[in-house]
Amino acid sequence: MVDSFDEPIFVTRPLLPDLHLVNERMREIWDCKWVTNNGLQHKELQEKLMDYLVTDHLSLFTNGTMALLLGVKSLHLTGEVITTPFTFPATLQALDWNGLTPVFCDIEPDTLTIDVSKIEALITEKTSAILGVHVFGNPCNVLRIQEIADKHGLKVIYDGAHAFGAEINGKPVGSYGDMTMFSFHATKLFNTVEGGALVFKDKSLVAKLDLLKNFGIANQEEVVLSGLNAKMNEIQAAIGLETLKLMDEERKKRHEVKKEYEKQLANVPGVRLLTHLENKASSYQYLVIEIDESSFGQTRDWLHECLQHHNILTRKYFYPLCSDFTWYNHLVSAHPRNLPQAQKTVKEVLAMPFYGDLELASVVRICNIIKKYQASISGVAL
Ligand code: T4K
Repeated sequence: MVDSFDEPIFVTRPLLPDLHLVNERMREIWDCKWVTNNGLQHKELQEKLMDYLVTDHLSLFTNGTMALLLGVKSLHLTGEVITTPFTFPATLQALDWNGLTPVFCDIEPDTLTIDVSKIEALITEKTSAILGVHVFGNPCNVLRIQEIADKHGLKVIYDGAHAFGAEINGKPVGSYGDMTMFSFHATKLFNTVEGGALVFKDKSLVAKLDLLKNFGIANQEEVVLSGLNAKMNEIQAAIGLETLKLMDEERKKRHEVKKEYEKQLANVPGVRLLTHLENKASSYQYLVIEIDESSFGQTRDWLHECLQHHNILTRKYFYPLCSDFTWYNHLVSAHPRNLPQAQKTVKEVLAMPFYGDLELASVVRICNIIKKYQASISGVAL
């Protein structure tokens, strides 16, 4: 089959601000010779993000993983945390590095988020929290999760790495639960190259997180706890400040790209789009399809391989399931029979190329290639 792209079409491309504007900020940083440790760019970004995300408490970090790891630490969790196996390894690693045991809960078939109907059966006297992931920007069932947490006295943390700027029930995504982490990695809608943030309810955590991300140093005379170095630097913050200005435009462009995918893939047997949300409800972070082998005629892995030959570099996020990692697969909750939906989803989901600068004509070409493959399997001539 012909019609390959000359250049690779990646799953995403970083949103990069005008280099002249970044250079102006670099000049400010160079002039004052303050390059990290809570400088002016950091302070400005913190304020602007508090406005953008509509929150009273926000702490910046060097990346999303460190934000989640130290956020979990700040809540003094113990024992077991109920979470999802269908996520990026960092979600689980934040628990590991706090000495916490994950208890894997299956996921819902439509949103791919933690299945709230299965959480309560997993609660034991050791459970201290529920860690949900708004995977691909699909929101968890936050209201039910809060009800369960209130009933059992549990903390609620969200990995919102994919949910920047989204709303749930008309309220900012970070307003739910005790704490939400956002990732500002280069592959994210809003990025600071590497970076991340926590938003949270409890005001006392501001000072605690400042200590945790700065070696526990309270002042030049006192080190009051065992922290780490997880500070966002001035160059990251400066890039973030310029990138933040591009959000509205980027979201509009991604909206158009998403519409084109929806139009093109609407009637392809066995292909279902899993990113349903739009406008303020959507983070426009990923565009994910599900391949149903019985009606498509071939597996997700087969399509993934075919698309690679056309220089279309789709990704099998989040394969393998975290519960299958060698250091978890002995856990009862990690057993495949306890996670039937996650085991199914992880074989069916494919992240498609999705970013604002992806031309609509390229989306049409990508979808035509998928349609041609599907037709060739089912023996239909296109
Ligand atoms: N929780 C969840 C649910 C997450 O998804 C993540 C991160 C985290 C927590 C942790 O947050 P951070 O600590 O990362 O802030 C990427 C990202 O590195 C990772 O941030 C992200 N999730 C994950 C879903 O995607 P990889 O291994 O897929 O990245 P990579 O290098 O293969 O990049 C993907 C594609 O992006 C490339 O094929 C091309 C394009 N790309 C990438 C980079 C880095 C570019 O065009 N330019 C670039 O500079 O993990």
